[in-house]
Amino acid sequence: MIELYSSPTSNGLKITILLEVLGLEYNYHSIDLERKQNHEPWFLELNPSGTIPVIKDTSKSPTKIFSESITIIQYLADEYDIRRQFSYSHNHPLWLEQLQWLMWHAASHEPIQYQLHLYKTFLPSPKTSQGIKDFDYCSDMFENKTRQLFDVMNNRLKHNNGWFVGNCLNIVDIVIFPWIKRAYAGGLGELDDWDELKKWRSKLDGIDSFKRGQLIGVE
Ligand SMILES: N[C@@H](CCC(=O)N[C@@H](CS)C(=O)NCC(=O)O)C(=O)O
Repeated sequence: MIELYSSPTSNGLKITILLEVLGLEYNYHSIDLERKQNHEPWFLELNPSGTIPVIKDTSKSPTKIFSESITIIQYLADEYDIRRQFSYSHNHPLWLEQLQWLMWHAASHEPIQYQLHLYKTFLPSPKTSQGIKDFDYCSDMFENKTRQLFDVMNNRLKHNNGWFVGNCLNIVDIVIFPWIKRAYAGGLGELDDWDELKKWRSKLDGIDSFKRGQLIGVE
């Protein structure tokens, strides 16, 4: 059985959406980040970084336990997307392109958009005038950088028939979607400057398995 330790954040939703898209059975273990359950010793044994999502696949011998959303996505695709409906196999001509977009998301996109969310929504306001100046500088910088990343995605969708890789739903769409869905936390939720990204977001939002995946763990 697949045991998923997670929370309905952008990184957590990538996994519940893929599990629902693949129609897999799994047990969901809700991790309360506000109560810092992810820093409790039992959780740190599963993932010393103290971050969700974490997966434990007890159907394998030995049991597989690991973290990092993109690793989990690639694992689930390799093990359970048997007919390769939503992913390309390692010997497919589009595999490298798929890997490139997964890495682009993990290394270039997500860390920058996350910083924007921190500045626009989650960090406390600074108290001094120098603090406010520095804060605004960083907030503007991360907004500009995130806007550039949204341009990249918008262009890709425009020139690739509304998909990131190939011509149908792929694990790349699944990992990027929760971040675009939560773009409101960075003040960019309307997507007014990115028509293709907006169309893509509503297209995916209309898929039943995406709807189910987004509700898992939400109280
Ligand atoms: N690179 C990691 C990032 C995971 C991550 O930052 N998860 C956040 C929730 S979206 C988390 O667990 N935050 C709690 C903490 O850092 O204390 C991944 O893709 O899985």
